[in-house]
Amino acid sequence: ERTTVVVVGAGVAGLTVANLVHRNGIGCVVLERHDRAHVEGRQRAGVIDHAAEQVYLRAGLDDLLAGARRSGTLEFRVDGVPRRFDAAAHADGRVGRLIPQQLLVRRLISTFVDGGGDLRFAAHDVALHDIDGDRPHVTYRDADGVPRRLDADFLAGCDGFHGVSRASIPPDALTTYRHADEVGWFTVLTDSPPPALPLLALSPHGFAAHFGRGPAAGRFYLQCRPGEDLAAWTDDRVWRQLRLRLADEDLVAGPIVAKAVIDARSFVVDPMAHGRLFLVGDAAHIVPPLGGKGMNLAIADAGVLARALSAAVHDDDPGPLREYSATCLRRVWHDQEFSRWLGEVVFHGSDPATAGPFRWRLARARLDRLFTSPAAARAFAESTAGPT
Ligand code: RFL
Repeated sequence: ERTTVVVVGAGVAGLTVANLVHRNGIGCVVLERHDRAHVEGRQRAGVIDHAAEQVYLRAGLDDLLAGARRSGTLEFRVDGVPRRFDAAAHADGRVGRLIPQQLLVRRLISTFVDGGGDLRFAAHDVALHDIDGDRPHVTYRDADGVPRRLDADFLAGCDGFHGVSRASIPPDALTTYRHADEVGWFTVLTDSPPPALPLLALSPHGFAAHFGRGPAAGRFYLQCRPGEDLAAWTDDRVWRQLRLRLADEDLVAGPIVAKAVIDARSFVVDPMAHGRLFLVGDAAHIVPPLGGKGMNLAIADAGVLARALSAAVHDDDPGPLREYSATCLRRVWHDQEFSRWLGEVVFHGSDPATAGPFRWRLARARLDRLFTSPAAARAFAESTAGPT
């Protein structure tokens, strides 16, 4: 079997590439390891930034974001005192929109499939071959266990951090950058009312954040020790700690539907391509979640790749594909810096015991500058919106 582009992985990255190239009249097959219900049920991110929104609007995919509210203000609660940051005012109205990742994924899948796209779930043992040559191919076992082979001109590796795509590149062809956080992250997903505004709370009891995930659900983050044992966090302890850290006695509790200690690593590979394989999204980079950039970088990469594939296929111009990695990495490093900056502000500014009194004061000064310097406010708001 033969197609133009094989996309490995049906997360936000792979589904965005697939929708964009399919609408552009380029043949494409998506291979996803899990079944549809699993992929559609994964709850992770909740905000798409302005730059990501533009990727969909430019492609005429407005319906993907139907009903998604704009999100232009966020609250930093410092020792119980609210400070509202008006991102919209500092970024010429360029703000993001609230949409749970699994809702976006669901809509990307139905848009692609209803439009005649070829998406194969439960594709096992995906392996990439001849990525260095002109005729790469992919082998896998289909949902019935039958071995299959797909020949292609280009491969899009959109299979996340643990996928096979990056692992198919000879290690000496990649430079890998890693950085580990000195604090741990604990996150819970709840069926409880979302906050009025996305909320980041600095508190002497440790950092906590609360973000909405649709009309009746929320995601909380709590700072914890690295390698924290989940067993120690009963539901009761979670709600007590949240009330304390958010300085909100009246915080409405609800069922906790998921709890996880997350590995807040920073990770980048350079280049994000090898031969005819192009890495997209988490397959190429991981940013700490607090900056809200993981999903948005995946969409940004996908937009760059789709444009470059169109130039290669329709205009016989390989230039944009050659530039793919450099174009994406510029934004990736910007967002690494932004995510780390924000992480340091909220963690160090919460926890003098871990950060030490000097870094604690620095973090508080950094945050204060957002409210005293219009230039600093603009720089922050531009990062939250994403590049124009
Ligand atoms: P995904 O979403 O992991 O999708 C990869 C897909 O590839 C499939 N796959 C394979 N398919 C075939 N063969 C194989 N060998 C395969 N191996 C894997 C997988 O089943 C899956 O369907 O990566 P993608 O598309 O690059 O998207 C990246 C985003 O999902 C990720 O960056 C964000 O979710 C990160 N993230 C957040 N990002 C934000 O922008 N804002 C947030 O608020 C936010 N919160 C979060 C997050 C990530 C979290 N996790 C994963 C720790 C909160 C959490 C809890």
